[in-house]
Amino acid sequence: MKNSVATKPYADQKPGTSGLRKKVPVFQQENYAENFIQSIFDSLEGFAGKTLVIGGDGRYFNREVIQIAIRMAAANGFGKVMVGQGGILSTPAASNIIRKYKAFGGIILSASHNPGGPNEDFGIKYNASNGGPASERITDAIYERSKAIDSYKIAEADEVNLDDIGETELAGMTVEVIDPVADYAELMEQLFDFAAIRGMFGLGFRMVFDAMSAVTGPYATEILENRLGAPKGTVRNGKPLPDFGGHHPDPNLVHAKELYDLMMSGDDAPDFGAASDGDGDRNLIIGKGIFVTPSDSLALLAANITLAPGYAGGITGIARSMPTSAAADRVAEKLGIGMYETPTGWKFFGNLLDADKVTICGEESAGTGSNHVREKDGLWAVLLWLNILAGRGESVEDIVRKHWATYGRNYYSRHDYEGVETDRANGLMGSLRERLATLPGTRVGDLVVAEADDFAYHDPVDESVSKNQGIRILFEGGSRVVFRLSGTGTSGATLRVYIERYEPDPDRHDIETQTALADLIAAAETLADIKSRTGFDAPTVIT
Ligand code: VG1
Ligand code: CO
Repeated sequence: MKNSVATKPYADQKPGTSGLRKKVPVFQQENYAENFIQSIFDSLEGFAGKTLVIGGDGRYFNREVIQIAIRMAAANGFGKVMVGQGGILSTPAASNIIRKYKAFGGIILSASHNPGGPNEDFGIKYNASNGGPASERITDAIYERSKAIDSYKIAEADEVNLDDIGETELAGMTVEVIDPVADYAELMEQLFDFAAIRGMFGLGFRMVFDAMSAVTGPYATEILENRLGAPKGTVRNGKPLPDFGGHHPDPNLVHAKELYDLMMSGDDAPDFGAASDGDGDRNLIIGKGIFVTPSDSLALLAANITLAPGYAGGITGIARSMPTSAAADRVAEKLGIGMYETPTGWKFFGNLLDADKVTICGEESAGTGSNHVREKDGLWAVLLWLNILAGRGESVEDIVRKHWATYGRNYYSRHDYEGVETDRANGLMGSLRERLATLPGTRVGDLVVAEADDFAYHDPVDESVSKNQGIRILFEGGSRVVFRLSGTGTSGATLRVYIERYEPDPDRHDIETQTALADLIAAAETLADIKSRTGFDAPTVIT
């Protein structure tokens, strides 16, 4: 056993929306990853002899950090580590393993949708015994600890063989290498009507799933092709690569453009297209000729969820992150169930799910999930869509259009400005914040500001308060613009501008999205001086 001295504290910054994310060379500094992991262990109590789950999305540096984490878990007194074969566990699969085997918690290695490789991104986060991301109380404690830490504990031992399933022993601790897919696939079989989906594929239903050379490849191949009978080749880019083939494993219309173009290619296009991100918690849904926004997808899934056997009894409530469109609110209203608006980041859904106040949750950033785990879950959303398509026997487009006709359409778009100088981004937000009280009544073009605030969340379960979660500017008539800074970037700042307009009239449901939102986009520029303050002429990504 070695007590090493921490020469370089890991932290120069608080962990963001989803744990600590940095460039690989930062994580490769001497003692850096070790100090963060020790800060996690030092912030927890009562884990002696208990089980820790470890796994990651397979990106560059995954195996190295897993070896470190296992030896540190042994030295810190855990009784057992469960680790995915090859170091692989998708984020939702890790959440399931923690819950199913009643582990004390888990360490998930991922930078999600950010690119991977020797000079790209890496990340570490801690999940608690409910399977969900650590609460702010714990992440704050980790950060405080990291500022004071001066040593860490690590067992001196040989490398663990991560490639063979089975149990070994390391410095008095059991190490179990598990099949990363089996438990997850079994859970999906319990929730969804696999027979109905299999029947649909049997009748010639055509689907393409783009795993983006990331972690969902093995999961999608096993579930879609092996268990549901989709033809071989349905899963594309199905082999996880440490650099994701040089692409961003981000399932949006920019980085999954090939899939999008295929789905828009006319009558020969497949019936259904889907993709997931680096760590398997996001989903992109595209029907033949129609992209479904994540906000609409949440509403549609909630409205149709009882078609899936695991949810046949109905749902208790819906939660969405604040910037997500209000499409789901209309479904909750019609169903007479609770609707909760939380800050961005999955950790805020945990309490609501644990208290059974909600069954399904979603974010505009392509995240949807339910009480089956405590993370968003990309393949779960894809399978729920398939279950609904099999149950209704209609096309994606028909289902979406009928939904809009019933509830109205929430036109929605997000404009990202990536790599803005941090001071300039803070300046833009600061200036808006200072003017919040003066904005109501302001006329911008044809729009009039009704309300403006900086979103604060009061958790109804533990009564904690999270402030400064994004600036909301609401216009008369219900349209809205939201400004917030990303908490997951690794260089400079990313400004996100979320734009939403509600249109009840079915005759006006065919407008191109950016056109439908043009007056709001112009108002955002006028109110926040985006161009001059960021130095950017246009957003870097529009989704
Ligand atoms: C982004 C998204 C947010 C999501 C987070 C983690 O955060 O906007 O909705 O929860 O990524 O997603 P931010 O702070 O950059 O806006 V991922 O797939 O880590 O797992
Ligand atoms: Co992710």
